[in-house]
Amino acid sequence: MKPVNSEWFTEYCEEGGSAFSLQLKEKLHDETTPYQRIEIYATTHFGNLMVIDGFVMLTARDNFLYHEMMSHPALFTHPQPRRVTIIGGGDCGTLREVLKHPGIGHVVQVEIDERVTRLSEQYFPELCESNRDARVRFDFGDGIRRMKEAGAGSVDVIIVDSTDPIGPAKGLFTEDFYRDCYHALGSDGVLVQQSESPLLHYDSIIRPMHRAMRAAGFSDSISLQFPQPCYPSGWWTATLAGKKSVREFRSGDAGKKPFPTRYYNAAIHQGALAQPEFFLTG
Ligand code: AG3
Repeated sequence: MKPVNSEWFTEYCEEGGSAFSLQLKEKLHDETTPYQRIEIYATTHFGNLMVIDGFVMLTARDNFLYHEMMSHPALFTHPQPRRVTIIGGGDCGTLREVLKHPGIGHVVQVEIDERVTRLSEQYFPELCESNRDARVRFDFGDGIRRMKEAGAGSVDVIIVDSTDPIGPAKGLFTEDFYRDCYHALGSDGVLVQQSESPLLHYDSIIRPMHRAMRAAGFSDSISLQFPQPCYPSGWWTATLAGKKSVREFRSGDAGKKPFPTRYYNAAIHQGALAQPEFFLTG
């Protein structure tokens, strides 16, 4: 396709009065599916970029931060995770991290838009390198409905790797959805959800999310923070909810994890559990 030299992609963040831009080499793909518009660009410094409905989903350069923090803390919090469900996550970056854990027996990925996965296979092959793992089942469907139908205690860890709480993802940020997740989880069950920026969305999303998770029955919840340069404000969170405490984790196992990561390790996990003062005082 035609090069777009010296052109930039910009995501505007209305609630932050801010924007994030990446310099582009060329547009690789632009498609409107029944669910959303998906654009793929080659950038000058961040590798390939996926954008959905104008919002940055991931770049090749910095997605490891998000994907590692969406997976390993939850998996090292559960005492023995074997059955994992990913809601969303169509680019398969979270899936790749989950499959690094040798104890995992079965992962179901419920992504509403199959095109996200197909385009990721094409433009982010490194994220899809484990897609043929025999432990994976791809279910291109509605995660909200799947959780409503899930058997009691049938899952150990649920990972909600969604877009912002708008459009079809809105229902993933509700007490009803968390109640269905609670029912689907076993007695040591852990839920983790991407939960936006502590700077921009603490009052509007993070705090209400904790309230909804507790109201749905979870006895504990905590937001872990990490840097994510390509998302609004550059500072992001993953919120864990557990039937038991999510403040302790298998730090010994994390310390001798049998697989490579680029960001996550036991000390990063411990550090991410430290709470900024405004999380504590509300
Ligand atoms: N996660 C997207 C998180 C939300 C990004 N928000 C934004 N850019 N305004 C899904 C992609 C990673 N698997």
